[in-house]
Amino acid sequence: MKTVVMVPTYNEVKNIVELINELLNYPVDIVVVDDNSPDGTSEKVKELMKSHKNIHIVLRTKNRGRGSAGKDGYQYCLDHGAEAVIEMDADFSHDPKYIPQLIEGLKDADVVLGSRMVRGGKEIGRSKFRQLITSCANFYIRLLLGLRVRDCNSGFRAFRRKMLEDINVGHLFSTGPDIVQEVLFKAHLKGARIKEVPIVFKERTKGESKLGFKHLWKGYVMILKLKYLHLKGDL
Ligand SMILES: Nc1nc2c(ncn2[C@@H]2O[C@H](COP(=O)(O)OP(=O)(O)O)[C@@H](O)[C@H]2O)c(=O)[nH]1
Ligand SMILES: [Mg+2]
Repeated sequence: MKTVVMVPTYNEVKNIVELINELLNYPVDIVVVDDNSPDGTSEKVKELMKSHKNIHIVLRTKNRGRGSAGKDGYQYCLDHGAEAVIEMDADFSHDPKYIPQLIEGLKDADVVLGSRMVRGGKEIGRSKFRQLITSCANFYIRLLLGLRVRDCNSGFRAFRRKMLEDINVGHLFSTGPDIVQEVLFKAHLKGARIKEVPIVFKERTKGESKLGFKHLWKGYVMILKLKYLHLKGDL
């Protein structure tokens, strides 16, 4: 099964080389979706591409945002024959060692989430406050969108190709990190079999988070929008 790991990046020069070197231990292709990071992330990727045919880059110079980068990344994976797509962050919060379990999970699921909220999963290195925010967001999302998933905010996940085709990635509209929930909800509406496998999520130690309160607030509004569009019959 051709598997492509898609990694959105913005200013991840301190992580990207080490991450790619770890990903090279797995039978996957790698596509980095970089928004022309001023720190030179893409140059590092291009250097590695010279010696590895399975490393690719989508270099975006016009748009910026975690959501639109994800959308372009999914599209790249589909256009290049991926049968499975894994999405993960570049900052080692998502440990590549879980990749085999995500792929294995796809045998009897359409979406496999790396989950902090199931037995054996947890989050380390994040403040109690940030953990509380994650839990509240989860509660709100599950309640409003009727998802039975425990970790609705996980950006470490695997999809069968058919699932990404079914949700029509070309129509994704989130520009920011709320793409995580948009995709999950759309997959749920398409009847996806969603499975969660435990992961230990570690807060980054290198580089800086790009996501702040503005994104959190927008995320809450996005959930309302998704609910509204669904009630209206547009989703
Ligand atoms: N291409 C792209 N990637 C982004 C953008 N913002 C964040 N990312 C990437 O998305 C992943 C998660 O972002 P991060 O800042 O770690 O968010 P946090 O884990 O919620 O604090 C990382 O790999 C980032 O480099 C963006 O605007 N464009
Ligand atoms: Mg992070």
